Amino acid sequence: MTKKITLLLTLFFPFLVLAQQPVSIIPQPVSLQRNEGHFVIDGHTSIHLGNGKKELKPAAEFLAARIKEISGYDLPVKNRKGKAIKLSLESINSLGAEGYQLQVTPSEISIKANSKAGIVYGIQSVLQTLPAVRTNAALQVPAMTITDYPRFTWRGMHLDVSRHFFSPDAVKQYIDLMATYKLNRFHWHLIDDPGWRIEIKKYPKLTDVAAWRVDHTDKPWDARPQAKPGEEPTYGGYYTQEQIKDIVAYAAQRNVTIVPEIEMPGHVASAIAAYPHLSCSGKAQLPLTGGDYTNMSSNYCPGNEEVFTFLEDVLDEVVALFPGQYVHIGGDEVDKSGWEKCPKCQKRMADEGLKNVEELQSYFIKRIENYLQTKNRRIIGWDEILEGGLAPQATVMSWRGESGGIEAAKMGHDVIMTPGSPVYFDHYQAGPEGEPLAIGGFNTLKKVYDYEPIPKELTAEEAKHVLGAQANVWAEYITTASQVEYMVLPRMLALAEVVWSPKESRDWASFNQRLQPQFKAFDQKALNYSKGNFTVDIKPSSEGGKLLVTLFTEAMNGEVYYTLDGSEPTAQSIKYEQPIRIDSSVVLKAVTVVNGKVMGLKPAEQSFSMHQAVGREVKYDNPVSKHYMADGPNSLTDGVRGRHAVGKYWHGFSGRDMIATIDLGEAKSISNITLGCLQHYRDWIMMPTAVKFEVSTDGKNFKEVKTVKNPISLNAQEATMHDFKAAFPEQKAKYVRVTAYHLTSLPEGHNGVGKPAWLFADEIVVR
Ligand code: TNX
Repeated sequence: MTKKITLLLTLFFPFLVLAQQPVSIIPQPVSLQRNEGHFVIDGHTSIHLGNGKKELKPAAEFLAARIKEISGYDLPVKNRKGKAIKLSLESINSLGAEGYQLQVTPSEISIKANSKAGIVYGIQSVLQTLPAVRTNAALQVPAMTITDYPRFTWRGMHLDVSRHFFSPDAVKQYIDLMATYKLNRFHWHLIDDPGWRIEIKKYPKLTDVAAWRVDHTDKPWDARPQAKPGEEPTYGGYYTQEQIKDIVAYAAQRNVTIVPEIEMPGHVASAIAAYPHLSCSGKAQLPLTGGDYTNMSSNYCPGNEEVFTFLEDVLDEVVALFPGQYVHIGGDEVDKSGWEKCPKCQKRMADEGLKNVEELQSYFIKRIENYLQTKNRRIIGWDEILEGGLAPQATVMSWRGESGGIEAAKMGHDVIMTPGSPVYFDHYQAGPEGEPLAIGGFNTLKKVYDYEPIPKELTAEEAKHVLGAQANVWAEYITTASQVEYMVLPRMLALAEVVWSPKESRDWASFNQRLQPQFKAFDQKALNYSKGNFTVDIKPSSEGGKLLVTLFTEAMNGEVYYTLDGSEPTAQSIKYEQPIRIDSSVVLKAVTVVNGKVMGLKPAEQSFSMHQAVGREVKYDNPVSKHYMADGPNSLTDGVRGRHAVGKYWHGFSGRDMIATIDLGEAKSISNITLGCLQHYRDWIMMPTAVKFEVSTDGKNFKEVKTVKNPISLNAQEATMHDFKAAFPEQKAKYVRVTAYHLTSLPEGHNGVGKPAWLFADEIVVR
């Protein structure tokens, strides 16, 4: 149709435009062209199989079952006359292993691909254009032409079923959701301290004992639940091998490969509760609880040959169940101090010439890698497996940020990016007011959507080792399948687009639009999902003595309204148009407004306290940790005071003194300097032992005005904030220097005893 005619038709027959509504598919296909008309699936439609009949049968069955579910039509899989959905294996180079071509015309739907996987993805794209639940309406598939293939081969979702157990049906539903959005690796975290979840025939106690605990939550960082005397361990569950086979087949039909995680050598209090001889102490354990494992052995003993026999037996059964190439062997967060005291471990180290316990862990992992290689399997481990020497063929999952992944890729190892920020889906996605209690963090939908799995630090060659990305769903705070849904919906869809769609086609507004029909589908299927993050992001930035504040809402069609007098903002308050200049002490409150309605439960709020150093540049002798940058390099002079939470607000210094020098821009009369600090015992963050305050007129010669000792007890375990203050006779100074001496050795009774503490500061107030 010529442009002119289209325009005329559009003017006079607007319903034609409606009929041509854009097609909403997530993840966005590489290329999609909407054509005129529809293909209607009805009782006369059949499924034709072209090349690869046998291989495509499960795909055809999958399609037929879905159509039956939503319409009642039983589409026959045979080449009868009439309207058809044609599936055919071809050899089309440009599509790669998982791509597909989809052509929908009013008379036919044709899906071509190099593999069954591509055919299944073509089917998923078709299904996304149809109703999600049973309907009597006509099943209209819009006429269109799609060519599509993924950007990354690893498009993963993880689920922790140890901290809380989720039923086989819940797991299947999770896999089904993944498959809908073309995610293809299900990382099944089957083992952790609070429960062993896979039946191993040779070791029945793993499921008789290790799968059950006394009924407690599992919040190791908030609570220390202990079993009451005599309490029976009855909470938990496990998957039988039959159930696992069924789930593996279910996943395979949807092109999802399951990667079982058989955690080792730490996080295995469960295994040791069942078989105490596998630990260094060999002592019987308490019944399993949720939460605290500090008084139990939760590591295998690498000095004990029986441990390797046990693990090889376990792995034999594991590889028989899971046909995928990879087995994840964990490797994270091992407290190796017990190995230092264990004679068997010490002997192993001497025999093998291992210099330290990191090398002992590396020995452990390499041995397991060797064993799995004899079974034609490859290992994946969390980034800690880099410490003490990486196993030769290992793939690394980078979770503590991206640095482990970068390091491994530079060494020529494959990596999968799963950085805590932004792809830990156990973290908050909104609020936190009004949200279900979560472990912490703040990974909003937009943060996930904006994630780029290839770090800038890698060359094009090194970047080839980045297989893709994955979101992790740890279940300490997630107790039900419905809560799992809530944590992954809709963030899983954002991840899907990150790992599938071309980087250039990522478009936040378009994604939000395409999300709306998905939300409708979630509603129809009664899935529990997050309706959005309406919390306004308040970002101060200071430069050249000026403090500016940027406000941002990620809500679709959201506008921001704010007040500066502490009152509750409404849709009649000041509308945010551009960064706000702050030059006095104020309380800023801001809300997201969509279609004239204030969204969210509570306004975002930030107080700013003005003083003489606000907006001034701070120089540090020892660098601030890149993990704790608060709002950026000048956070100590941004007028923002910290709160009890560790994540935001605070500048962190790891095992070093903080030596901060502020240039006030010109000589000013001052008589007060304050440094705000945080103690957070459990996170190894302690008050400085003392703080020295100095002033100078030339930036070279400094004069001490006061040194203040720390008054806070080293054993204060509650999060505590304290201001170290110096008041002195008024004097002129252009420079202020504050030295906070870090605690060099954590106190007796602390689990990091003897090691240096972190030091956290929020502001240097100069008056
Ligand atoms: C760290 S991520 C862990 C898990 C916890 C998670 C909580 C990783 C490899 N280890 O054991 O569940 O943090 O977010």
